[in-house]
Amino acid sequence: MSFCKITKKKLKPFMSFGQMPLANGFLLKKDFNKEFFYNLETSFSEEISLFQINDHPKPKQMFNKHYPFFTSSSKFMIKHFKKYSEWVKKFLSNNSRLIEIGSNDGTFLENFKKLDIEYIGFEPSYNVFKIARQKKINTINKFFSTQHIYNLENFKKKTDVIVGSNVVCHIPDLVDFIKTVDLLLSSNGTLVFEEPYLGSMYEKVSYDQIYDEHIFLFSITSISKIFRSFDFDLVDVIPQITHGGSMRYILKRKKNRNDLGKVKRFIEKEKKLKIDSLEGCLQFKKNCEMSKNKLNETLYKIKKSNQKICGYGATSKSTTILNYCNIGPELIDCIFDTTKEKIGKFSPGMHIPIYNYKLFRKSNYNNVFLFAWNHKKEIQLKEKKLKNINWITHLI
Ligand code: DWN
Repeated sequence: MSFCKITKKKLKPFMSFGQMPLANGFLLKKDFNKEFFYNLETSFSEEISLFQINDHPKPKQMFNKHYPFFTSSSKFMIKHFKKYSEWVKKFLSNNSRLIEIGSNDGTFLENFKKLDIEYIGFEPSYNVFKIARQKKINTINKFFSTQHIYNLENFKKKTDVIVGSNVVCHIPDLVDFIKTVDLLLSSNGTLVFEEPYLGSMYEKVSYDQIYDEHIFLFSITSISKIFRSFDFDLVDVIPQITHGGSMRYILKRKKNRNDLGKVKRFIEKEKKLKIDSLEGCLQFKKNCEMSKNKLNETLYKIKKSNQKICGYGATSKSTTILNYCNIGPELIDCIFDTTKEKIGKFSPGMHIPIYNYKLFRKSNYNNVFLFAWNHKKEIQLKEKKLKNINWITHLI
């Protein structure tokens, strides 16, 4: 039995992905026997339509001083954040204040450096924070919470925009998160965040979006219900293609109520598609099992014909696929990646070696599991000289 992280009411898990290591816990051979595991189970609160994981490691354990994900690892994402920053500027004027939550290596905030505004980023992982500081981007090495804003007098009730990307779903104490927003946001301020979208996960059966860092998979219905009870209105939503299907949520304090017609239409659509109810979860569970069987069949068939398979993109998401489907080095020889913090290490749990992506071109793999399927265009363009590649994914 577990409890909803918002309503605190009892929830019954509807699915287990089994024992899981840290999604970003890439490790050396000497550390295999100390590896941490937890039970990755999912529940759904029908009251607030919230898809959530139950047990998970503590945030400090995940966002540690060796955190190996950097937003700037994708050229496409750098462009996305530039465009996103242009869009955010419509909420700003001279001397405005802006806060980014989970600002990572400063890829988004970099676009505001030269403007006449006061801005600050919150980034809890020390090694990632250091990169942003080297780029002279104002960043605090702390989690965004009520505890860590005591010296931000200039921003309290005066912040025009609070923005986040792929971060709100990482915050287990959402109630504290909303309180922190309330303490900082001006009366007409805007809260904007983009997160992987539950509807896209259902559609693609991209269950690899579920891992320790992703405590919640949000829908429009859930965001609307959660924030409404804290006097915020979801005033707009804008679908995004990033990370395999995301949603941008735009919220305001209740008294600034706008025309909510568009949001209402999206909520109706979610109802029709059963994204707002347990029924959708149960169908998703069946689809995950189907995807797991199909994937194992595909990989074993290739191996039986004496062909080799490698992986491309040692994503956090790959940890769920590999451990849930029990795929190890007997099936996938290695995973190629650009991240120096991952290269030379092994994948969490299943211990597949991670190699420098430059070696991929020199290797002769025809069967490539594209774990970074959300960067398909960018990767296939980069590797376009290689012909006849059978790109494999677990997606249905
Ligand atoms: O929410 C999160 C998202 C935004 O980023 C975090 N919880 C952690 C992380 O998730 P991820 O690791 O699944 O993100 P990506 O962006 O799908 O990871 C891409 C991986 O692929 C990185 O390890 C870098 C690698 N890569 C590569 O080897 N060649 C990426 C690109 C674009 C490439 O060309």
